[in-house]
Parts: sequence; C-alpha cells; structure tokens
Amino acid sequence: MAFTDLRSYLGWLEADGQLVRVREPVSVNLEVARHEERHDGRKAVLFENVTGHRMPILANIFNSRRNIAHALGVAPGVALTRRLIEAARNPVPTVLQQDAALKAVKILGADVDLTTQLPNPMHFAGDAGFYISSGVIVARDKKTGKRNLSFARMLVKDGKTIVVMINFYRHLMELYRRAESRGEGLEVAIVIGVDPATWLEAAMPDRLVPIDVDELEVAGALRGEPLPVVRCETSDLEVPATAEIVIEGVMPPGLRELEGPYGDYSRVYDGPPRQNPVIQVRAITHRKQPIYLDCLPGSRDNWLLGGVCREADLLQHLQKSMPNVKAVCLPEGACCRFHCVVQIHKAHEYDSMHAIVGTLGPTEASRDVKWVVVVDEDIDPFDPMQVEWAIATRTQWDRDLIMIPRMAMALDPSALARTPPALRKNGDVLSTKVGLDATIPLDPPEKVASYRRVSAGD
Ligand SMILES: Cc1cc2nc3c(=O)[nH]c(=O)nc-3n(C[C@H](O)[C@H](O)[C@H](O)COP(=O)(O)O)c2cc1C
Ligand SMILES: [Mn+2]
Repeated sequence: MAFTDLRSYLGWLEADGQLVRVREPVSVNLEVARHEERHDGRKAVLFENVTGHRMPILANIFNSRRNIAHALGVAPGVALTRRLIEAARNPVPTVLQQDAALKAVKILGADVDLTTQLPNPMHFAGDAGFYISSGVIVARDKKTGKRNLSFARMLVKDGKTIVVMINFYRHLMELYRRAESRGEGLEVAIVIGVDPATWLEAAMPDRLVPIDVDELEVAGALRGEPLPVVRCETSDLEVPATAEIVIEGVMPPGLRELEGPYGDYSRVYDGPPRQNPVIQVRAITHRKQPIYLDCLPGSRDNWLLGGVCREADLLQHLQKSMPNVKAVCLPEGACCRFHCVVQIHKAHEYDSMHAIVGTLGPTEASRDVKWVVVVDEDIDPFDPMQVEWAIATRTQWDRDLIMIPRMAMALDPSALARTPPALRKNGDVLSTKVGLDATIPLDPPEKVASYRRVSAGD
C-alpha cells in the first residue's frame, strides 16, 4: 500500500535523509523560493518558521524519479510509466467518509482571508503577486458526475478572490465552458497538501485520463486502495479526506480578471498579463496543524510531475500502433517536456521514423516536444549519458535527421517569440521540430555487430 497522506510521505523523505528543516524565520516574499531553488533536485525543504504565518511550508518533495516511483511502490523508469498507464485504465471507486481531520478548522464566508490565513509564496520578483502553485483543483461534470483533478497556477488577488490560468485544452476549462453555456458557475475545491499518488494523478493529461473517467478513482488506483473522500462545506463536491487544506469556491460565469506575469515552467516569465477565470472563495477548511505544500515553478518537482505523466500518455499512444515501442523518456535537461527519447525494439528499418512521427503532434503530451531521439533496446532512455553515446556512435546526420516545420507548440519561448500574433490559436504557436534516428541501421546486416557496445571482459 502506498502513502495515505502527505505527512507519511514526509516521514519517509526525512528517514531517507532527504529533508532539510529550515528553522530560521523566512518570508513568503521571495525568501522561501530562494531556499527551494538552492535545494532543487536534491532535498525536500520544510520551512518551520514562516514569518507572519503559523503553517509550515513543505516543498521539493518530487525531486527525483526515484521519489515518485517510491511513492507508488514501483521502480523508476519504465516500470513507473507502466504503473501510470495501468492505473488510468483501472479506476477504483472512492469511499465517502462522514468526517475527516481536514474539518478540524472551518473558516466560512466573511471570515475567509486568503492573504493572512495561508502562507502563499511569491516565487520570482517579476511575478504578479502571491500564488498558490501546488493546489489540486477538483471539479465535477454536472451531467456525468465524473470528477476531474488538475493543476493550475492561482494568483491570490485579494482575501476572497483567486485568478486562475487555465489553458484552452484543459478538462477543467471544458467543464467551465459547459457550466458557462448553461449560464451557471463551476464549483471547485482547491486541495493543498495531499498524498503523493493523488498529487501525481492531477498532472495526468487529457488523452491518458479522458474526460469521462473519474480522476479521484484513478488516484485510488495509483494509491493501490480506494481514496477516502469527504464532502465540502459549501457544495456537494467531494475532496480527498486526508488532505491538509481545502479551499472551496465557485468560478462565476463570464467573469475574467488580469493574471500574470508569472515565472513559469520553462523558467521564463509568462506575460504580459491576460484575462483569466476567477474563483470566488467561500470557505477554507484545514487540519489542526496543517502543512502547506508549495511547488516552485520550473523546479524538478514541477517538471517531473508533468513529465512522468506525459511519458505514460506517449508510451500508451505509441504502443497502440507500434507494440515494439518499449519506453519513453522526457529528460530533465529539457524540462521533462521539450525533448523526448523513444526506445524501440527495431524489427524493421522504418520503425524509427514511424516512432518519430508518432511522437510529434498536436496533443497535450506531444505539443511541446520539439526533438525526438529514437534508440535501440540496449540503450537506457532514462540515462542521458547512454543516449548521447548512441547519438555519437550510431548517427549520420544527413541520413538520420528529419526536420518538420510549422508544428503546434505551446511553451517554448523561442517559438513564442517568433510566431506572429496572426498565426496564434488557443495559446498555440509554431515550431520547427526534429527527429533523430540513433538506432543501428539494419542494412547492411553484416555491419550490425560493429555498432555493439563492448563491455569490459567481453
Ligand atoms: C505544478 C503544475 C502546474 C501547472 N500549472 C498549470 C497552469 O497554470 N495552467 C494550466 O492550464 N495547466 C497547468 N498545468 C498542467 C495541467 O494541470 C495538467 O495538464 C493537468 O493534467 C490538466 O488536467 P485536466 O485536463 O484534467 O484539467 C500544471 C501542471 C503542474 C504539474
Ligand atoms: Mn482530466
């Protein structure tokens, strides 16, 4: 059985020697983020003394693939990818509880003040303000009853108002559009600090978990046991019962406010400010001594959350038409998003090019991939040294490189800066993408053996 809540996972991080406790006073205004960046990719950080707040802040919990794999009780690499695919296909119904620790403190209506009651950080000096960056947004389709989980950055505009940046293609956006078309608001709950499997589930993209699949049930599948849920105070939405903090609210129809700039995923500012949907907050409930979870934008936490879920989406998609695709890696060096290594069992010379073309495309997981390398089964796609070795020893650029211009891209600053406004649509811009075949050529057959890597003692 996996970890049931955030604190049991925190306990493991500390026992494993991965936790730094910051005891001196730190401010949510840039200081917390500076510490987080210093330990990014190495240690989780617990801020025990946050100036002006009683809640401690925890960050950097998903510093490595190993940490995510451990949260699910599997090995890192393709075993983790397979676990995600399996969970997405086998949802486990939730169990409704009458009460929960997160109901220990209830702040309702006029008493709510997001600015003083929660230690929301400002991460970068050019950000529009203080943001909730780790929150999982729960929403429900009124017709099907299916519940959706997603991440989105949330600017705390004032004590009771949040502006949330939701991309055009998100299920959450689709649910909001459906509510708006009925002239209604969309009720939401923002969960801060939840068990690691549920946190990861919220990053699963649209094609991996379609809109008619209940994401709280997929979270249960990832946990390996049903997720206990509890009702909200101001709506009949259900939220994970083991959460630390829940913010309840509604996205009123037709309402937009300015949001941004924001130091984002690819570590450049996403700006200028744009009109984005609003959440009007109606209640906050939390545990007695809750832990506030933060996620530094552009950190390993942020990249790996999105990356391992996109790897699962891509592997599942490729294997549908090409069962000889074995594994997919979106390496950390390119934000777990822009570069992709596909490992295949090469049975025919055309397999590599099919894998390249299959990986690129306008879907959520493919849209931001701008370079694909295909490797053989003897190369570990999760090891950048091995991948570079394969590129160096198995590639002839005139023969093995293909370049495809004018493809959809969302996040790459170089594509954003160079696409004229008239060619942008729904946040998409244009990018040139490349594919590289770094597999051993099967022809001439007598030369295949000459590419093999020799091991000491062979
Ligand atoms: C830490 C983190 C922050 C994210 N921030 C945003 C965001 O601000 N806006 C957005 O549209 N997507 C954001 N995403 C991506 C979506 O949350 C993610 O693709 C999710 O699967 C969408 O789910 P949905 O399509 O079911 O709504 C973020 C992902 C992570 C891991
Ligand atoms: Mn979804």
